[in-house]
Amino acid sequence: MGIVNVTPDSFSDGGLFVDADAAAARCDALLREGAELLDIGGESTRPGAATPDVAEELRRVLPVLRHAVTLGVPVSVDTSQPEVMQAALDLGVDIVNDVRALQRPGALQVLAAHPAAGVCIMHMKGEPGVMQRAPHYDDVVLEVRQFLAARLALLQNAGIAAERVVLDPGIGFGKTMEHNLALLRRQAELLVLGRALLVGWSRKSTLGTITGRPAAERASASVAAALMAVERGAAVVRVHDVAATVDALKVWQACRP
Ligand code: HH2
Repeated sequence: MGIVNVTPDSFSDGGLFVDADAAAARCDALLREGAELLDIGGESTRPGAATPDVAEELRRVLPVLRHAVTLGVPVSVDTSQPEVMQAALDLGVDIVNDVRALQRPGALQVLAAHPAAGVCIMHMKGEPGVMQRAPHYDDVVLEVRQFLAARLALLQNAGIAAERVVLDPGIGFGKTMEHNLALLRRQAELLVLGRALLVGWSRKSTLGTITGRPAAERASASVAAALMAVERGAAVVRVHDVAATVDALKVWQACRP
């Protein structure tokens, strides 16, 4: 899954693709690099980020989504706003990727009314503004699993079939480095929920802490984490550095029995 951030303030590529033409060109480039789906978002969720209002988020993403749905790959919209979900699905977008797991009022209803759409629900502790202030868990993997299981059940009760749902542990969302690493080390414990896993390690700060590198120089570390996640059963990896990730996955695939 190639990332297209149509934002002025994303943590690793903020401002690069805020212009609709630049973002559309980014979509094309990621496909040439081998992306099999595109994730387009208009809100940065980096720690401390401000939330744009709905009109601004729509202004950012709609022109890019309009282009992306013509490209012949599944397109996902990275949003928590029901109005943005609705507008995107009406344009023909295939998937809603919500870091807030459809918890905003009205979000469940939008997905229930679009039975062909897929949805990714992610675990986050707190909100981006405060989530990295000393997050605490007794057992992070257990708590993430319990949250995702509860949301999955709630979605089903709201009329969203489990087959439509992908789960995401939310790397870096209200989690320390140790929490993130535990979620990778013990990723198998999330697979027992019986749903596909999507993970986003790309350029995240844990990789910066390990390597000492700034966000723009974390491609190799991101590829390593993506590869480990796939080896441990992740179905989708959300990445900025598509070409390098695709190469790594090709080598992994060639080595499989
Ligand atoms: N991470 C980010 C944004 N959306 N969605 C899912 N499902 N999983 C993730 O791990 C995830 C996500 C944050 O990364 P990025 O889009 O690069 O930065 P920003 O939120 O600053 O735009």
